[in-house]
Amino acid sequence: MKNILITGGAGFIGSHVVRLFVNSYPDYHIYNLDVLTYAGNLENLKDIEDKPNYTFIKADICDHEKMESIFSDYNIDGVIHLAAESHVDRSIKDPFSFAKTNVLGTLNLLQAAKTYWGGDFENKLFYHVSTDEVYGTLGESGFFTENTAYDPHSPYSASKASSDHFVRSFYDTYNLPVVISNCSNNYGSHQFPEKLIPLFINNICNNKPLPVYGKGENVRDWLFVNDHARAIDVIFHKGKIGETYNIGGFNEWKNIDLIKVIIKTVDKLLGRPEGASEELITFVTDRAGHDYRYAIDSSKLKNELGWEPSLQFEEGIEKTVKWYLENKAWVDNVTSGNYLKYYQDMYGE
Ligand code: NAD
Ligand code: TDX
Repeated sequence: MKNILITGGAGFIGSHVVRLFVNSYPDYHIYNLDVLTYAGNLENLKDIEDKPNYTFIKADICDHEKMESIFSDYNIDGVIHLAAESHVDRSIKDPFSFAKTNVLGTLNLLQAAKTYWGGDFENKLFYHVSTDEVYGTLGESGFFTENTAYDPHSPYSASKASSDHFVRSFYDTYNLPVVISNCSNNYGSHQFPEKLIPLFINNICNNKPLPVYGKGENVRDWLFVNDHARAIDVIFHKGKIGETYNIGGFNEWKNIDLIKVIIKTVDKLLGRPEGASEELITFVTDRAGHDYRYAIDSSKLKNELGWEPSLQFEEGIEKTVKWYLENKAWVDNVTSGNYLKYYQDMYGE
């Protein structure tokens, strides 16, 4: 495989995947296809934008004709599909854009791949990147495995579940070579500060309230984004066609405990007294349909493909907090909206 289309490569996880592939595989050409919504930021890829094996394509996965032409224009033989609307709170306010991008956009890409590959599937792969939220919610114990029945609750997870089903249907019906992974919550650099960890780091720095939904008792399983990118690399190259792989960190945290770790880390790095910023914690109305607990069993990925998370959480969170403190210009650009000009300046459009 030589020409790899990565969708959503200007976003949080996508930018880490693009960087990893561009740097690790000089023989591949990486096409980063992204429409640059509020979540897409080409500044995330400043360090690799001049590499000879990298091309950015501004396009919308919902544009059927465009998707068809991109496969033939660039002779695409592998897809890693990350483009999506990704924030649960936004899906509660506007479910339609989630159905459009996540479901219809994915279907467009599947159809374009099927048409262009025309039944000759040797050395072809459509890799769909999904979430553990499709499995719904857990009680106090147990884990999501690859055999857990789908039970999505938010419009976001319903749209991702639907896209997963479409991907499997193209394997079952047309033999399109697909693989799917379902990952837990990611954290790390370049994450849009609407998600819990970057939002809270930024608010602590600016002495703004930290809005904790409900009692802060919900549990999430956190994985360092570079470990997710490594898992995608392993699954892309070694995963079995038609299979699903769960990706997680075996790293569960109650929100309120995680928030205290973030506060402690930021306060330490800013030279504030330990726990000084705990006074910013503000309990607010719970998220509607808030899933209680996510926990991923990723032993299939470990046993069959040899992937394991590489970073301990304490180390990962310290690295992450340091990145946001040291990259204040990135945070300021994103919060002010200035980053949207980066594309214009780069490409003159
Ligand atoms: P993100 O919101 O940071 O990035 C999404 C990217 O997709 C953006 O660059 C955006 O411009 C692009 N995009 C959106 N609509 C598009 C369209 N119509 N056409 C082309 N590009 C479009 O998201 P993320 O957190 O990096 O998540 C990436 C993928 O991983 C998503 O599919 C998400 O469901 C999945 N995922 C995320 C997490 C997480 O913790 N963030 C965990 C598991 C799975
Ligand atoms: O202000 C907040 N206050 C708060 O208490 C925010 C933004 C979140 N929360 C809570 C809600 C969740 O229990 O923190 C937890 C994490 O919230 P998010 O960062 O919004 O992530 P989550 O809803 O768990 O979904 C994330 O992980 C799975 C990603 O956004 C998804 O794209 C991914 O699929």
